[in-house]
Amino acid sequence: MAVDYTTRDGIAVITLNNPPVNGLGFSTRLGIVEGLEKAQADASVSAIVIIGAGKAFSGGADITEFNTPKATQEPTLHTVIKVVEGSAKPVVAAIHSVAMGGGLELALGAHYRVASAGAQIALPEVKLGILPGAGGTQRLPRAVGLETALNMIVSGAPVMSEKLAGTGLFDHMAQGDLLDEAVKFAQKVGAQSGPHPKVRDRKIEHPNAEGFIQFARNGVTPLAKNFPAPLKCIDAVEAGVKLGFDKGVAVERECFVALVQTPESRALRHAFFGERAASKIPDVPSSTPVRKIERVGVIGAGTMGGGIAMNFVNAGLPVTLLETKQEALERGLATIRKNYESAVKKGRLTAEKLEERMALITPTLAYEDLKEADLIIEAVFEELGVKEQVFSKLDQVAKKGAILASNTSTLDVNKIAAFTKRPEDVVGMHFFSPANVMKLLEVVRGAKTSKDVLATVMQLAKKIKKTAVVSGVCDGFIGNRMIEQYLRQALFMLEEGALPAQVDRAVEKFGFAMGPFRMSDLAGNDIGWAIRKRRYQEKPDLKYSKIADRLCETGRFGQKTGAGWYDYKAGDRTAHPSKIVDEMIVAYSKEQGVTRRKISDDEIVERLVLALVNEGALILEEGIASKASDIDMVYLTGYGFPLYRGGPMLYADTVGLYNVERAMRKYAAQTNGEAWKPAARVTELAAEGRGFNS
Ligand code: T1G
Repeated sequence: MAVDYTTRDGIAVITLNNPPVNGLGFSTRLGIVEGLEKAQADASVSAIVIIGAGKAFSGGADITEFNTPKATQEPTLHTVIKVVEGSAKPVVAAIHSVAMGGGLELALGAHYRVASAGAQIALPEVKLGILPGAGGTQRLPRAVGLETALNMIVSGAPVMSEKLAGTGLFDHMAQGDLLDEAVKFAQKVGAQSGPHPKVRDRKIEHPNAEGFIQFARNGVTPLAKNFPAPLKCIDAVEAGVKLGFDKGVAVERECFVALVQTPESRALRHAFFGERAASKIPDVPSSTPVRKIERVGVIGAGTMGGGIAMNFVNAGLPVTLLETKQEALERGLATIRKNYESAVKKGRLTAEKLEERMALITPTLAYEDLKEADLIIEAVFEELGVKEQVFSKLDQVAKKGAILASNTSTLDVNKIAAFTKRPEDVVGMHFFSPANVMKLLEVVRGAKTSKDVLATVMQLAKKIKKTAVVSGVCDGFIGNRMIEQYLRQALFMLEEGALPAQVDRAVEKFGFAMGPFRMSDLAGNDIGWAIRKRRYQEKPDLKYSKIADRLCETGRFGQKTGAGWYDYKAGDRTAHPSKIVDEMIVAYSKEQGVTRRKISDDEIVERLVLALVNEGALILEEGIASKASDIDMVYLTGYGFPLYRGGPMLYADTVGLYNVERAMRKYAAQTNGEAWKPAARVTELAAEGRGFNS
């Protein structure tokens, strides 16, 4: 049963017991109402305590029930709260660890609240593209005041319970055992005659509520671009201030129903689930034992190696940082220190914390010093020969059971594993630059990578606050393999009639953080050039526009050479459209005998995004990614895909795969159409009227 009922010294104790976080699913909601009815009928009971078992009071509505009939099956959360609030005997909510969303709304329906310190108190619904839907926008302002409540509701950010101790939210802060103190408190109020206080009857005190709400609206509007929920939160709170509790609840309900249908909310919920689903590997049970990781080795103190090392140091793990030359080692350490110093300057780190972290790094030139490491990650030059030297050396030096990881972004992890006698301990850990900032970590599973190595790395990824996605072995894994087709279309469109600034503007308007040409100038056009040269060897019949090669032949590698697709002024990253490049592109089309045509922004966006979708479908077919939401998480956390669209695969579902396939067929009939053969998975799903994520 999702709820336990006991009585203790004349107090009924209703314990929420729906692991992992006491989500308020149907059986939990039913159990609460039944418990309350039992308590009312028991003359020996004078008051009721509601408390959560395990790691939370309650994490809110049971998100696993979202979009299922159970989510709205009576008793709904509204009904539960009404029964709580309407109880003749006082109800005391006893809060520890987490009281979020519907969990906090339930507590607000109680007559009293007792809390331990260290509990996360939040109404995070806005992060799911909705808003508190069970009276939270009306009761929280009456409990903690308008300003604190509005900040909590619009940001969705948790506040620690002790920070709210002085407000009207808590009637008692437990110093010892929460249940003991809640029962004692309940006995006290149970002995008092009613009626017992209801949060809904309180006034919202504010010297200038209207002015503050307008101020909040002005502040939120620019930040909430593309996200409708934050402003709706303000609307609901404002309704409560202006029209009173009941009308406020009605407006909250209207806003909730409107928001839960929006594509933005679907995208945010998809990202929430996708983040958690990514850590689940279909054939690796969650009970798989993990290896202890207490010491990490990083080989290479360059940009990637230094950034990688910082991730582990930030999580409190000591890192031995190996380089081949002293000056490279010192340069790497200096860069790490500089990164931390800028965090200190921004107030994100204290000076002593900086020193603590630097002290966790042991620089060395000797492989011997890696022999105690539980995990060793190499971030050396991207060349198979160099990897071979590193891994055959590691095979001799690393202790038994050490995990040997490569940060390679393009090389075959199976080949790298074969440089050792322990391929089962070898895995790819592909960080994205800057490695200490970007959330995405592609965990590349070799044919022989063992399950406990995967389970260990996925758990470690959480510890270093990365979104880890498992990829099979293929050229470019998930992200870069898809981006190659995206860039290929971008180049075709230059040849056919577009210019770099138009392509970038169109796709940035769609929501990408950065268009393909600004991105390429930032990363370095020579990187793509090297990949294309390899591609021309491996797949000579794969058509590419050579326009980017022309650009590179002139040395225009991007920001690092002061000129790329765009012109740059010294010391300034602003991309200025380049007359030289535009003329070169027009001349190139002429040379190819292509009559340039006007390409619409819609076509630009469609071809770039559907290029990602089609390659993503092939990646699913080949089992390189196990689920579409993994591909979406790669693009949301590693490639600047707009969060409010949920990732390329969810976006395709929103457009409808029937329409996606029709668009692909349209482009297949155009110039450069051979790139547009729809993946079988697209055709299959479209025919069944399904989506990638359904
Ligand atoms: N319902 C069901 N399961 C949940 C859940 C929830 N609300 N929240 C988390 N889980 C699962 C999660 O999927 C994972 O499962 C496990 O718990 C541990 O989560 C009417 C409509 C609560 C702070 O948005 O912020 O109430 O992977 O890894 O780091 O107004 O989870 O183990 O199988 O994140 O300790 C509002 C979202 C819902 C809270 C715990 N509530 N959750 O963090 O563990 S909408 C939220 C969190 C709502 C009402 C509206 C965090 C956490 P698995 P975890 P954690």
